[in-house]
Formats: sequence, structure tokens, C-alpha cells
Amino acid sequence: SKRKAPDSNNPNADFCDFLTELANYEKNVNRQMHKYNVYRKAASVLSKHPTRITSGKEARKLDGIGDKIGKRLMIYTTGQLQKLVKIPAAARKLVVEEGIKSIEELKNHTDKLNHHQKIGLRHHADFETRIPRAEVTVIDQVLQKELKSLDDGYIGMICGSYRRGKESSGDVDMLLTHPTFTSQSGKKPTLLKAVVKQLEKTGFVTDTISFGDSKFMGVCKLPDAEDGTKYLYRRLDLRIIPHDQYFCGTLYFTGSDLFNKDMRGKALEEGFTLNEYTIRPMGSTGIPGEPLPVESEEDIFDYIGMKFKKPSERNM
Ligand code: DCP
Ligand code: MG
Ligand code: MN
Repeated sequence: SKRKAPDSNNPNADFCDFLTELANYEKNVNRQMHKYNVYRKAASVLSKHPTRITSGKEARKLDGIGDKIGKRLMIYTTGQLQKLVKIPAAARKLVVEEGIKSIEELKNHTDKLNHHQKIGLRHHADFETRIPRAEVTVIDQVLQKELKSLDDGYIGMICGSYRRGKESSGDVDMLLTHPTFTSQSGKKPTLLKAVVKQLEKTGFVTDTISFGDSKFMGVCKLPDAEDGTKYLYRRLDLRIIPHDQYFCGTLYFTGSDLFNKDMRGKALEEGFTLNEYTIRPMGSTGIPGEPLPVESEEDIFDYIGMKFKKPSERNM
């Protein structure tokens, strides 16, 4: 991963990249969502600071940057932490507790890792490599074809950073629905199971990290292309949402996460509660009412008096 040198737009750009990297590490490897949010917030605050930060003390004066992050930033400038950031999963702990110093060494100690961490270690180099947009497009084609082969009713859309138009993605996020699955019909665990089973059968899905009734997290890989191009292993997230909740689902799953937070805040100001399933009016009692009818993402923006933003305008 490349870090930009400080530039005139953001004199702390390299610090911001570093914090974003730590944030993603906490999210993707350690699943520490709280730490992830803390780092994201710090990066965002720092990106708006007009001058180059030169000391931990100075950093700590900023809103959202505490002792720990201030210290980390200063250690980062001395280059010590740059090495540690590259090491995945339980590695940091092992580095400290067992004296294991490299990925290669760690590969001989997999007994200390759980299933999820083993997958992370096995594919750690691949997972660190961002997915070019063109490859996500090919993945989309594969997924659409397999959905169709199962049942014409499936609707699948890749959301996340890809739908926001990003030139590369950290993972692939597909949202699924099916007309026979509604909030009234109740859970249909077989619908997602059938998809994953099919994708495993074709060899496209190679690993499962976690698998619930409505959410699959795993690993996929495209078959080698005719011209010999070999693809990397990629993180794949699948979610199935009831048909009548599809647009709240696509809005949520398209993000960005910060955009979602902002929009949920605006909804609350306007007296609505918005989540990945529904938008509901908040009564004067503070108890949410019945879900409002939603026929499109535009409807959701309309309810809360917000000008519609295309996915590419949601990169916050
Ligand atoms: N999401 C959210 N809040 C979270 C996590 C996720 O609102 N804490 C939503 C918004 C994200 C979407 O889910 O855009 C997909 O999550 P990802 O972690 O895959 O994020 P992106 O796809 O946006 O970025 P990346 O390219 O890193 O995958
Ligand atoms: Mg994503
Ligand atoms: Mn994802």
C-alpha cells in the first residue's frame, strides 16, 4: 500500500493514510469495529487540519485524537510501526508473546490461530491487494450467471465501494433478494444457502469465514482467464434482504459507512429512524412507527428532505 507524501492540500496526508490503514486492519483482520471507528474519525479530523502535525502533543489537541493515536503517529514518523502494520491477525499478539517475527515464521505456528485467522494468513498478501474495478465487473458476471442458473427470481447487485464508482475495492459486497422472500414471509435461510452451495460447487467460493441465515462472509477466486491471467483470492460478502426492504438494504450496503452515519443523523433530525431494513417515523413519544413504503432509494431521500445523491456522490 502506497502512502502519499505530504502535499499542499493535506499536509498530513501520509498520517491520514496510515490511520486509515490501521482502521482497515482493525476492521478486516481484528474485527474491532470500535477501534476501526476511532481511527477513521481521527483520520477524518486530521485531514481537515491545515498544517503539518509535528508532535504527539500537537496531535492530541485535535478532537478525536487521544494519547494513544498521538503516540502512534509519532512512532509512525520514526518508521517503527510501519513494519508491524503489515502483519495480520493474531500475529501482533504472537509477535509480542511468542517472539514470532515474520509471516513465514507464523505459518509454522498455525495451531495458535483460529479458522478465521488461518484464512487471513493463507491469503494475507491477496487480501492486502485491492481489487481493480474491472475484476469486480467480471466477478459480477460470474455471480449473475450462477444466480440465474439457480432460479430466475434472484436479484443480485454489487454494492459497497464498487457501486460508488471506486476504481478499486477492498472486497466484493453483493446484496441479494428474491420475490418470495419478504418481511412477512419470514426468514428463508435456504435462499442464501443455495447460492453459496452453487458457488462452492463451481469452485468460485473457496472458503467460508462466517455464515448466518442472511449473511455470508468468505473468499472467492475467479478461474484463470483464457489469456493466462491468474486472479487473486478475494473477500466476498453476500447478504440477503427481504424484497420489500431491498432499497433500504441497497442504500445501507452501498455506503460509505460515514455517509450512512451522516444520513441516519439527518433522518433523526427530521423525525425518522433509518436502518438497513426500514425507514420509520418517530412519534412524539420516541417510539418508531410502522415502516414507510419504499419503492426506490429516491423515496428514502425524499422522506427526510434530502436531495438525492447518486452512489458516486456518497463517497464520504
Ligand atoms: N457499512 C456500514 N457500517 C459499517 C460497515 C459497513 O454502513 N460499520 C456499509 C457501508 C459500506 C458497506 O456496508 O459501504 C460495505 O462495507 P465494506 O466494509 O465492504 O466497505 P466498502 O465496500 O464501502 O469499502 P471497501 O472497498 O473497503 O470494501
Ligand atoms: Mg466493500
Ligand atoms: Mn464488505
